[in-house]
Amino acid sequence: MVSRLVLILGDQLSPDIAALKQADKARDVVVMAEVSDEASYVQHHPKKIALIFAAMRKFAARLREDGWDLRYTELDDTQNAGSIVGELLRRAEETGASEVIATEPGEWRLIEALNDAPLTVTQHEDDRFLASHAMFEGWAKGRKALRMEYFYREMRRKTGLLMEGDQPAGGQWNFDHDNRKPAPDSVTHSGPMQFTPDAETEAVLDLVEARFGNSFGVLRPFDYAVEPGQAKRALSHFIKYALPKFGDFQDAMLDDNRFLYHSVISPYIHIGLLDPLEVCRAAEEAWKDGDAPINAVEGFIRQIIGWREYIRGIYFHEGAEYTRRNGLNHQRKLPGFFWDAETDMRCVARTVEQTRDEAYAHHIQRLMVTGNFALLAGINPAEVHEWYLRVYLDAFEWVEAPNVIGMSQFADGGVIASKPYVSSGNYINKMADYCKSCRYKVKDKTGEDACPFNLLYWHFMERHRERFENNPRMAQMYRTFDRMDAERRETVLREAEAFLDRMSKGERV
Ligand code: DLZ
Ligand code: SF4
Repeated sequence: MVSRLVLILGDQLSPDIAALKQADKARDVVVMAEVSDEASYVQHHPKKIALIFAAMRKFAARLREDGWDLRYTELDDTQNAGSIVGELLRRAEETGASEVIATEPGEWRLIEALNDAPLTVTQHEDDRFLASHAMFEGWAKGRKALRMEYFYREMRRKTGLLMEGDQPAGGQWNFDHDNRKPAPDSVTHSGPMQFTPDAETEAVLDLVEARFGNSFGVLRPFDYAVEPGQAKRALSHFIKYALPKFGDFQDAMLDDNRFLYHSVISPYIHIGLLDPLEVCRAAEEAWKDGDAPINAVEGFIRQIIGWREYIRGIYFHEGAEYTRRNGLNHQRKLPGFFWDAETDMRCVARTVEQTRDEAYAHHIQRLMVTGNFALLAGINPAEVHEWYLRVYLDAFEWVEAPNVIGMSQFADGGVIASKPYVSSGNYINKMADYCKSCRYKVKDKTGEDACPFNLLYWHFMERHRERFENNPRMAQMYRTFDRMDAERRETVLREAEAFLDRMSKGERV
């Protein structure tokens, strides 16, 4: 019988991935390839490329041990065709196969490339997600608004996680109001578990350094997990040492502590090193054993079975043009300090520096510092989207685009968020200690030293008055602005405008 090709992509490294379940070990050939197209359709952070290539090589070794006929192409192989479809064609010729079994990729670009390939490609749904396309569509059908909270309750019922019969454990679905404590003075957790690269991972690091060393981001030290055993240890470490306090401080930010109580396991879940349901069950166990409080465990589980699944549902529901939306018509260019951290805004500089070094920043740094700034300053959402897709270890389009285009930049016209996530410096000052060492003064609303977030907040509101004035959740802010005396209002807007001009000219701000 003629063999078929079984495609495994760099974020499909799960032993029970759909394509493998459909395949026949006795006759089919597994294809994996490090290709320049995937590594350069955006200029990813070198740590992200290293994670994916190192994990791909480990996964390939495991499949070979399991007896699969596997054809693996390294980036430097002279025969490398440079793209996923190119590699499939090459392997098809080599083996005589004309059929490909694939798992649906997490990006429209690749789904379409596979559809257009001159081969018979069957894309099987990625069932590592708990909500199938059919389930999400069934849930979305006929609803006026697609809000995460209601979707999440369905997922709790479906999985039985934190359920007591048909009631939520602890009497509430959501304990978020307990999860907004400001930054603690000291953090008792030393951060996520780190791993020393072995010889194979070192070889990948050398390759990435040679090929992508000039991209934004620091490659070494590289201490992320690259295979499931390590990722499981990182998860256990988080559950034991950080989960108990994760809830309380999940929105807090500290100038000298990059990870606080965050798990930093999203990249591992997304590429297939950890199974989302197993992760949630482990956290639930900690609560049952009395080792972690309900607000922490519920908040953590909600991120995985709620937010993660919901965001993916939105990506596929909304379609391929989602990433091009620009509902607020923002056109300003992304300022240079998103790359070189050369800004006097301490919160932004620290977030960009940590992004450069770790390919990681936590959700509030992404949402309320860099995301908030980009939205207030009116940066083109397509550029913001590309930045996030490039710089974070866990950024794959299905998860990154709805978070950035929808949640953070409000460019999808309100599909995900009911109002834009904007704030003045006050919120950052409450949740972080950056302001203490900032050249700007967070308490100053106007003048030389005024925090730019304070100026831009009103500039944003005024720019979009027509759109948001009648939004019940924003009307109060318009009343506050309108109560200021006219001269003050004019000063705020003029200074905001001057700030934006200086920024766009490339002057240091
Ligand atoms: C992100 C990425 C990178 C950097 N490189 C590869 C690669 O060389 N080969 C591969 O199969 N996959 C890679 N990936 C992951 C894909 O881009 C990913 O599958 C899509 O973005 C869909 O999520
Ligand atoms: Fe950021 Fe403003 Fe605080 Fe400076 S004063 S750290 S710019 S919020």
